[in-house]
Amino acid sequence: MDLSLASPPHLSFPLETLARLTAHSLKTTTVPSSTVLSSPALTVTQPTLSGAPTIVTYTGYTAIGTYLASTSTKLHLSPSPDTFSTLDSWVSASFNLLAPLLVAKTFAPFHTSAATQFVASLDNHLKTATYLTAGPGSYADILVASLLSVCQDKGYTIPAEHVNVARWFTTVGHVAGLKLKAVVVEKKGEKAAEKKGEKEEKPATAEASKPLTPMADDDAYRTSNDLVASLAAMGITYTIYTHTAAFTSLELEEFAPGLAHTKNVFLKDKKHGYFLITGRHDSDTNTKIMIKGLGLTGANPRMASEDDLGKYLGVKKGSVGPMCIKCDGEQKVTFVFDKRMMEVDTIYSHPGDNTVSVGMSPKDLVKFVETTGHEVKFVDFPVKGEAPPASAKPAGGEKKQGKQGKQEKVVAKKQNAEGTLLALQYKKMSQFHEWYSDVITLSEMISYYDISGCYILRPWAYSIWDSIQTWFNVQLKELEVDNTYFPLFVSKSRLEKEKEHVEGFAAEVAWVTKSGDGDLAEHIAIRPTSETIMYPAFSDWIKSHRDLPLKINQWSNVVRWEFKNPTPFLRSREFLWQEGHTAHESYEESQEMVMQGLELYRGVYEDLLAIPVVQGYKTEKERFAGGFMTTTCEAYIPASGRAIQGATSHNLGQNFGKMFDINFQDKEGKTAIPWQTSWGITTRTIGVMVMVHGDDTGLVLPPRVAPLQVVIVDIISKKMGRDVLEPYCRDIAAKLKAKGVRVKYDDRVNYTGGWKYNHWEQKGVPIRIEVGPRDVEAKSCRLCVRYNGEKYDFPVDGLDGEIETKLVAIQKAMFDKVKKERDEHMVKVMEWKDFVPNLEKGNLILTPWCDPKNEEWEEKVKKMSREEALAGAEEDEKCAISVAGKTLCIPFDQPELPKGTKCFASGLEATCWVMWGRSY
Ligand code: 86X
Repeated sequence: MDLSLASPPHLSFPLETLARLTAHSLKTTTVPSSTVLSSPALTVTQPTLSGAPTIVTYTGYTAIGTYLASTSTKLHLSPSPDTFSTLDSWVSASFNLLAPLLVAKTFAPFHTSAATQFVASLDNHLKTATYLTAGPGSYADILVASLLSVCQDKGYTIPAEHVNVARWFTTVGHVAGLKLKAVVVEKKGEKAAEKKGEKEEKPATAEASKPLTPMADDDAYRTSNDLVASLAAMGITYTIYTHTAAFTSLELEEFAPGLAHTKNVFLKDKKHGYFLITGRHDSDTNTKIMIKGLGLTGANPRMASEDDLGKYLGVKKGSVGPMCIKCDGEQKVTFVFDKRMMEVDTIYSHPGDNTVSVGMSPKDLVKFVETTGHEVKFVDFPVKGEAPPASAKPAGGEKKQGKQGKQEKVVAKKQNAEGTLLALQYKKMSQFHEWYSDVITLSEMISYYDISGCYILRPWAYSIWDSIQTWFNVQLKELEVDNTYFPLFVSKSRLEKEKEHVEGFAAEVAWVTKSGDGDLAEHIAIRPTSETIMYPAFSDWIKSHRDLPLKINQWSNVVRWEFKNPTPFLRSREFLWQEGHTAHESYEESQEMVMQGLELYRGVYEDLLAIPVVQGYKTEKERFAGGFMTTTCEAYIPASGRAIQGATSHNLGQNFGKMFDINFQDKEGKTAIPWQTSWGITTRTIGVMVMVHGDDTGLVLPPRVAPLQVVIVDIISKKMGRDVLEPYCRDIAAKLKAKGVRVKYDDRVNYTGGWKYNHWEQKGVPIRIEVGPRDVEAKSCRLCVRYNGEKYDFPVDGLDGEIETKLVAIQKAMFDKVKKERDEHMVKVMEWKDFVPNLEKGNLILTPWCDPKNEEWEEKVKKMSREEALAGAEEDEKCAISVAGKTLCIPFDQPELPKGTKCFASGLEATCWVMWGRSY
C-alpha cells in the first residue's frame, strides 16, 4: 500500500542538483575527489582495492542512498518501502523550501525565510523525536542534514533558538559518519536586543546543550593526548568528538541522544582498595550490586577523594573515563566493567578530558584496558529503573523478588543517579508546548512514531477513550442510534460526488494508488469522514417514511493528511472518532437530533472531562460547507489563552440527499428528500483534558475517566515490613474495589515509595493512599489529592464511603476550578480598539456582531487582528498557529443586546453576540 502523498515526490528540483549537492556536503575521507555524479541516474566513480576505479550507475533515491552508503561504513541503511515512504515528506519539504537558498548567489530575505520556516518545523519535530524517521541512518536524516550543510556552506545560519535542529544535525553527521560542518549557533547579541518585546530568556539547557562537534583536527589531538595516541598505536579504530564540558552522563545524553556513553565512578574501600566502575549511561551502577557481583566480603566502598583521582587516574573530577586506568601503573585499581556495555556497537568515553568523547567498540575498550595490565571484572548491572538481578537487594525491600528465567526489560524513565524519577523539565505556563510533550510521554499516554502526525496511544490514553466510548454508547442507546461499521476505503467517484463537501479538503485526502508493484486502475481514498461512504447505502435503505428516522453511528479511525503542525491528540493525521449520521422526515426532527448530538458532546466535556464548554452556532464562514448549519462546543485552554473546537453537530439539510438520490414516499405518498444530520467527536478530547487540567507535576485526571482512581503505596521501613503492610493495603484495595472504585495497590518492591509517588502523580491518579507504620497502628491511612495537593488522614473503617464521596467532590471541584478560570477570561468588547489587546491577554471575546452571514467583515477582523498583533510581537513559530482572532461561535446563551447596539467592527446595526478568540 502506498499513499500518494507519501510516494516519491515529483521534486520541483532536479535530481542532478540533489546528487551534486549531496556529494558536495559529504566531505568524508573515503569520498575521492574524482567522484563524478550525473543525472538522472547517478554515476559514481569508486576506487577499488586494486586501485582501479569502477563506475557504478544508480537511479533515483536508491542512487543517493547507495551512494551515501558507499561513502561510509557506519551508515545503517534500510531501504525498505517503509523507509522510502516516510522519508519523502521530509525530503520533498526540505527541497522545496531550501531550493531557493541552495541556488541563490546572494541571499535575499525571502531566501532565508523559506529555509527558516523549514528549520522551524524541523525543530518542532525534533522536540519530541530524535530523528526524522525510524533511526539514525535513515535516508531522510542524511539527505536533509546534507542539504542543510550545503546551505551552511553558502552562509546560511540556523537560528540560535533551534537547538533541537543543532543537536540532531551533529548527531546525524556523527552517527552516519558524515563530516557535516557544525551548526553555527549564533550568539544572542545586539540582534536579539533589537527585537521588540523582550523574548523569553533562552533556557539554560539551550546554552548547555552545545552539541557534539567533530574534532576539527583529530591528528593534532591524537598526538597531544597520550591516551588517544596509544589507541592509534594499538590499531584501534575510533572517532573523536568535542563538546562543551560535560560533567555527567546525563549531559552527554542531551548532547548526543541515542549514543552509548560511559558513566564512571571511582571508589575507595578500606579493605579492598580502589575501584573504577565503568558503566553504561543508562545502567544502574549501584555499588551494592558490584559488591555482590564481585563477591567482596565486608566491603563498604566510598567515593574516592579528588586527590586520589589525580594520584591514581591522573585526572580531575568530571573527566574520568575507562582509559584513565592506564595511569595506574602500580595496579592499585580494580577495573569493573558493566556487562551491558558489550551490547552496543560503539561506546563513548572521555580520554581524561570532559570536552572530548572518544568512541570505539566495547571489545576494543576491553582490549585497551587489558594491555594496561588490568584484569577486566564484568558485573551484571541492571538497566536504570529495572528490577535488579535476583542476587541483589531490592530497593527498600527485604524479600528478594527476582524474576528467574526471563529477565524483563523495562524501558527506563528519565531518572537521576539515585534512581528516582525525574520531574517534568518544563513549566506549564512558560513553556507550554514543551510541557505538553513531556506530560503526555512521561504519563505513558503517548509514544512517538516514525510517521509525522501519527502517534501511539498507550493504554493510559486509550483507557480514557474507552471510558468516553462506554458512556457515549449508553447515551446512543437511549437515543436509539445504532452502531455500525462501514469500510475504510472510498472510491474516487464517490468521494467527489458532492463537490462542496470535498472542496477545500482535497489536499488532505490520502490515496491508495498501488497494490504490490502494480498501479490500481482506480485510486482509492482513505476516509477523511464517511458521508460519501454511508449515503449511497442510505439511498438503498430509505424508501418510505416508515424507514425513517434512520439513526446510525460508527466508531472508527479517519485520516486527514494535514500539513499544519501536528500535535498529539489535537491534530494528528490519523485519529479516532465517533461519527453519527441520521436521516429524518422533517427539518424539526433533524434539528432536534442536531441538538441531542451536541448535548452529548457537552456531556463528554463537562460531565466526564470536567471541562466547561460554550455551545453555539458556527457563522456562515466557519460552518461545514457541505451542510446547512453547524453547531459546536467550544472549550478554552487557559495556559495558551486559546480556544479549541471541541466537537461539532451539523444539520446537513437536504444537500446530501439530493446528491446521493436519497428519497422516500412521505405519508401523503409524495416523494420527499430526508433531512440529515452528522455529528462527531474525536480523541482531541484527551488532548484538551491534558492541557486544561495538567500541572507542573504532570497529568491531572478527572476521576470519571481516570484509568485508576486510587493508588495505594506503602512505606516500608525497618520498623514495619511488607509482611504487615501488604495485607493491610490489600484489604483497603479490596474494600474499594467492592464499591466499584478503580484502585491499584502498587506492590512493586523494586521501586521506592518516593519513586511511586512521583510516578503516579505524573500519571495523574486522582487520589493516592499512603500507608506507613503509624497509619497501621492507628488503623488509618493518608489520602493525597492530586489536583490540589490536599492531604489528610482517614480511618480505614468507612474509607470506602469517604473515597466515593471524595471522587465525586474532586470531579466537581476540578470543573469549578477551570470554569472559574475560563469565566475570568471571557470579556465583552464593544469597540474595535479593545479587540486585539484582549486577544493578547488570551481572552475569549464577546462582541456585538452585524450578521452571522457577513463573511466579508469576519475576514477583515481576522486579517486586521493578525496585522495588529504581529506589529507588536512575533508570530508563534513553535505552534505555527495563528495570532488572528477567529469567530468561535454565536453562543446559544445570548446576553441581552440593547436596541441600537452597533457591530464592533462594521459599525452596522448588531443582530447578535459573537464569541471570538485565538484558537487551535
Ligand atoms: C467535515 C463533517 C462531519 C461527520 C463532522 O464534522 C462530524 C462527523 N462528518 C466533516 N469534513 C469533511 O467533510 C472533510 C472532507 C474531506 Cl474530503 C476531507 F479530506 C477532510 C474533511 N474534513 C472535515
